[in-house]
Amino acid sequence: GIADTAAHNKTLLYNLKDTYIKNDVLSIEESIVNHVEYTLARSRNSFDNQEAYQATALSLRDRLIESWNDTQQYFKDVDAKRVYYLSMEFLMGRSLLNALNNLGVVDQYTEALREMGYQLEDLIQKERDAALGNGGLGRLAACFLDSMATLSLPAWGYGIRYQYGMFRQTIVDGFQHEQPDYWLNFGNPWEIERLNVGYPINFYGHVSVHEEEGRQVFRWNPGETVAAIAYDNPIPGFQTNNTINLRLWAAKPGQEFDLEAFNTGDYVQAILSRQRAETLSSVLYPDDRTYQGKELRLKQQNFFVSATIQDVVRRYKETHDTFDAFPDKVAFQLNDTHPTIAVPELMRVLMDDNKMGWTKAWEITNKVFAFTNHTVLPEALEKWPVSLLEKLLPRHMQIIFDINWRFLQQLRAELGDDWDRIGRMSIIEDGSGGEKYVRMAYLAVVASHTVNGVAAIHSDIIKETIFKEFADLWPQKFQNKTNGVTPRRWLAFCNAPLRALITDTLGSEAWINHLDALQGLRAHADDPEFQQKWADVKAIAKSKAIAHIRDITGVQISDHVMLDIQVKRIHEYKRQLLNVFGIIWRYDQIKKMSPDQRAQVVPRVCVIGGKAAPGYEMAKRIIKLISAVGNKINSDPDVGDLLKLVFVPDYNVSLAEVIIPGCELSQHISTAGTEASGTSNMKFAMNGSLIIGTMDGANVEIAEEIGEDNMFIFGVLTPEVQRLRQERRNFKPDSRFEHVVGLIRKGVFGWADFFEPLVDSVTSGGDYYLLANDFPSYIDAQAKVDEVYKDKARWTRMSIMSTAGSGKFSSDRTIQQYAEEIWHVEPCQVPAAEDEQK
Ligand code: B1H
Ligand code: IMP
Repeated sequence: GIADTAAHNKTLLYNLKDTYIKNDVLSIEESIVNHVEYTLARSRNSFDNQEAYQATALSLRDRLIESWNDTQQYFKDVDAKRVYYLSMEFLMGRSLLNALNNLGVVDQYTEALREMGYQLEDLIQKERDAALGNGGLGRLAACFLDSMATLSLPAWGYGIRYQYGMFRQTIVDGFQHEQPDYWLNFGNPWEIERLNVGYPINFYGHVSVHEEEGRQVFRWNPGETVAAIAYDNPIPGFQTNNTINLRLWAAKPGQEFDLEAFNTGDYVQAILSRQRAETLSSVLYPDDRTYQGKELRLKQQNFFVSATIQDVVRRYKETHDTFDAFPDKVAFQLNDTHPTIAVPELMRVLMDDNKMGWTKAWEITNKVFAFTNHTVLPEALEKWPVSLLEKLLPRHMQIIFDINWRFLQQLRAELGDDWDRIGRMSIIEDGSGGEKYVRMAYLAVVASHTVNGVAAIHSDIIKETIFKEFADLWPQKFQNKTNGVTPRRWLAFCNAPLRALITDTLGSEAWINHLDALQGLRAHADDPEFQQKWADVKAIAKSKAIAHIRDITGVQISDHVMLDIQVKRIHEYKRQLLNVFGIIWRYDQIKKMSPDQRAQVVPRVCVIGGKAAPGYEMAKRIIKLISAVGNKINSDPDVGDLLKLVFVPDYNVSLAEVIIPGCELSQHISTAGTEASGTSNMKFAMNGSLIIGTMDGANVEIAEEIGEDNMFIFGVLTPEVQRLRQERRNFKPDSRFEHVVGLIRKGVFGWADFFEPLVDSVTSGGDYYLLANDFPSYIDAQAKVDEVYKDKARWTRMSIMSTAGSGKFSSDRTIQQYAEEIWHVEPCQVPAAEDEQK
């Protein structure tokens, strides 16, 4: 019957993969050569590594598109509830190795390329990082996509296709310089341009009201319209046929609606002003955790959010006549407050465009949004001036006022006339200077059914601090979802020798999708033979990392010293300065030692890397200090191999993939209560690096999993921080701390005047991040590190235990919890061809 025919057609569809594109070595060669000739228009007999990379990527893209089409078709057929992950940032890094691995064609491609005279490793280096994010928050979004695809969830990511990603950092005379990252220079073989998928995005103008069938109807007459065009980026899962989508929006001039401008005579000027629309999506804001309040940023937020809401509503309406089932088919996750304008936008679409009443629209809105908070630092919390919102998005501002009004009514009903409290909880802040602000985090909390922090300690802190009164009112709204990272990119693909050893030891590769299985390594932690294998595998990764660091910095580093790394955005709360102070202390100690004493020193190289926000003075001074101290130490003949300090420029995802596997000791030393989670700590632990760290963010849970005695934990605890800050004025720092400060002030590393604000910030009653308080315990923890390192068996055991205990930190676990406890979505796996034939 009809059903049989439909089923048969589907079988054909899902089977296209096998009929169309074959994955044997010969077919792959043919596909690469075809792209060289017909896409790149180069001769098949001569193409360089860059062209070989492009053709290889394009041939993989063909394969991704097949799987992508099957997946989207299947989601549509079963009308699955979908989750949409809304984020201003997706820090994807490179795609080639990831796509090869996830499609399961590494060996065939390696062989095909070899036969044609190319090395896969060389081609991998030709790809530019897609650096559409600042750091942890953007990389988390990328890891989440990988896990959502791998778990076969019906999920999509939505964001912005910035033409300029995170700036490239160069260091000149120890100072950071920012170079533009025009990453699309050589084209982007991974994306699919969808010129037919576009939406108008409105700004400015005014709102008019009229009566229609007895109800008030609001109409927004925009003053500016730009178009959003879709670029799709296939995200393949690992060991599933599913390939999900990351849809990024690019701004183009709007429809030819504004003919007026053309009729005034200045044709060329009219074209040029239209063209300015494209600047909307041109650049990623590189300010990590300081809210700047720039109009263009708000425009970017509304741009991608409005396009997304229109796209999702359009998709929903294709299969539904009413909005009744909307909450059963759609879940939105807000990655921090950056996409929160989605709340009034959805309300506007439901009420103004679809004639829905407030109550029903609000009920739907509340059922579809969930919100993740990533920071408690006050300077990062978004607060848009009401005047700016009124100008740029007048209808949205009205809706926000209405949301707030109804919310405050509800508060009054529940709390009585506690006006102080009601004022504190208001979405609108009545600033003392007469300016009013919209507190985006409060709007997100009020509109969402669920709010989560990103590590257990952080989720507790937000309930006690920034959202305390909301948590008291709606305790059931608040959840924790401890972050994770994808074990594919961050272990299996970037550390092949360790992957092989783990697989060999555990008996199969099942651990890659079920990372808890790493616990099985514990049984081998004391076995000297296994320890030897482990140490050998770590040594391979370490010499690769050191060779790379040598290449990019020119500093001569021995392969036989401890590799100590701190890589993350430069920020006072992350306390790179504490690391440097520790290094200066160590240097000074070595200088004072006799030759006999020096023979006892554990040699180490300290690597620091990370970008400072371009306007963040203090962070830029920290970079200069690292370079100055490095110069002094690295050229001191008294020190030699005993200590080196190098700053690695332009830390990014690809560099991380080289250095993390080789790391022996990694530093995660933020002041307790300031780092919401941290995610590199998880990557280091997975790769068998030991951690020196504070009881902050996810470190707390890492300690729970791998055991405190397998880490080097130091520093004050979160509940003490508040009091210690108040007592700073009477605090007498340890003499060792004073000594280090003195050396910098004296000009031992030069630039004494330039470093003065840095040193001042941690002395004389300042020291907001409590460096002086934690310095002694940090030095003690470092001494312990040296002691343990001398005992190779003990160190190796701790390294094994680190990897063994890191299973919890797979983003698969995180996403599983989001799916079950927040989104209520289920796996929706495209049937394999074989299944269909049964
Ligand atoms: C994190 C940010 C962030 N928290 C504002 N907040 C930005 C805030 O461009 N902006 O305006 C960009 C980024 N990023 C980080 O998120 C936390 O500090 C980490 O601790 C956490 O691991 C990461 C992922 O949850
Ligand atoms: P959307 O959900 O309509 O935006 O679809 C996203 C993409 O999935 C489209 O661009 C199509 O390529 C694909 N897709 C969705 N539904 C179908 C279908 O019924 N047949 C084929 N492709 C589909």
